[in-house]
Amino acid sequence: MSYSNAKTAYAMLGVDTEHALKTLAALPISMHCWQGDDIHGFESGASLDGGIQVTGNYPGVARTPDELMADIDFALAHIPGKHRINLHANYAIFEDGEQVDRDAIEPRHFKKWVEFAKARGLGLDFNPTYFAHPLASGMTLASADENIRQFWIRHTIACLRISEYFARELGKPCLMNIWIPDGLKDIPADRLAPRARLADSLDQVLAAEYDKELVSISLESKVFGIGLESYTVGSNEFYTNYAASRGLMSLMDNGHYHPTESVADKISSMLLFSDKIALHVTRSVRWDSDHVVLFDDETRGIAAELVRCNALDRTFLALDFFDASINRVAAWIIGMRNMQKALLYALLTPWKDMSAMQDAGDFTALMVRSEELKTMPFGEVWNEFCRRANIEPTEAWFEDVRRYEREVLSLRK
Ligand code: RNT
Ligand code: ZN
Repeated sequence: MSYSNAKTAYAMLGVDTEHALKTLAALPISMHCWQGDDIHGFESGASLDGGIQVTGNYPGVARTPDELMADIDFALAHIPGKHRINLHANYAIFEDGEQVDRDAIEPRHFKKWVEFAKARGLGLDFNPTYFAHPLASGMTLASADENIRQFWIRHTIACLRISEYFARELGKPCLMNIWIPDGLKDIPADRLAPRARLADSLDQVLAAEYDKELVSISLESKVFGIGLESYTVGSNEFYTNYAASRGLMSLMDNGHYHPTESVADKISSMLLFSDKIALHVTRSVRWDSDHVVLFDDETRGIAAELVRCNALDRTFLALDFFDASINRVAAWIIGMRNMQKALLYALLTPWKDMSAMQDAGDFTALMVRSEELKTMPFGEVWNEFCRRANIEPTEAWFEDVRRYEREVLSLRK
């Protein structure tokens, strides 16, 4: 079947494939730099902690800014559309032997990233880094040690300045997302005080002021981390309330809830009470394992919600996974393309008609239509989307990755 046949088939269900293709082409996704190097970053020293873990030892990990940028370039050349790159503060690039602690990083330490993004027309998003650091062995923004807490407040404010710099230089707003690992392995004696300190720390950060046209702040909650099983200071309730009361955004990571909770279900509630929402799309297998995003029910469910709530332009959409057990560049390409496939699948669904069936109580018709859609020629529309962006639609892209692995990645010893 050709694209034009697929177009006709969808039109018979009331779906405009051209509109879907145009909408998807205009939609940037923030691609996380940390899939390329197992969240190492470019500081010397501390190994990964904070209750998150990368597993696997696939050869070819990026070790330098140049290698990471080359790998990002390679990945983007196999992903249709114009996107954004999501950086972490530990990806500062120090030159001439300079080493600066996290509370003293400046925009100039990210100049190379700005040049990289500018040359490619990409936007940049940012994350302060509250893990893999000697002062992050206990709590950070919720620390009972005032010196440690102030260190992380200074870090967060430094990151605000860097986020403003990104937005100003690139002419595209920057999302700065705050996730802290603060929590406890065993039963707390006091759940309140750390949360009160976190609220106070964030208030101190906000008192430093920032240009709200340039930077949006989101707060990412979590249910638990490895070694932090009993208590998470930045819980869902904490951030949902804090964000609402301060005019900030909540960020939902679908690996950060109890396994039967659905982020897709949460989206509409958040949209009714916030102008904008932010998401980390990931795949959690039994825990917040951050497996590569697939074209699966969960991802399709999230995409469906964004489309039928008409919320694509109210959502900061980012991916968050880190798998070191497979080719890391392929992991990026697979995850990004799957997110786009899920969005396209949602855009090719006649939601108006289906909502009308729900309102009319005609659940039989709704089931018939939902099932019919599953065998529609979706692949033809996806192929057309890629062709129009001059990107290989089929798995033939993987041949290129194999070659890159032979010629570039395998030489990294
Ligand atoms: C951790 C959070 C957070 C991190 C990144 C590296 O559980 O999901 O978003 O994955 O900041
Ligand atoms: Zn996340």
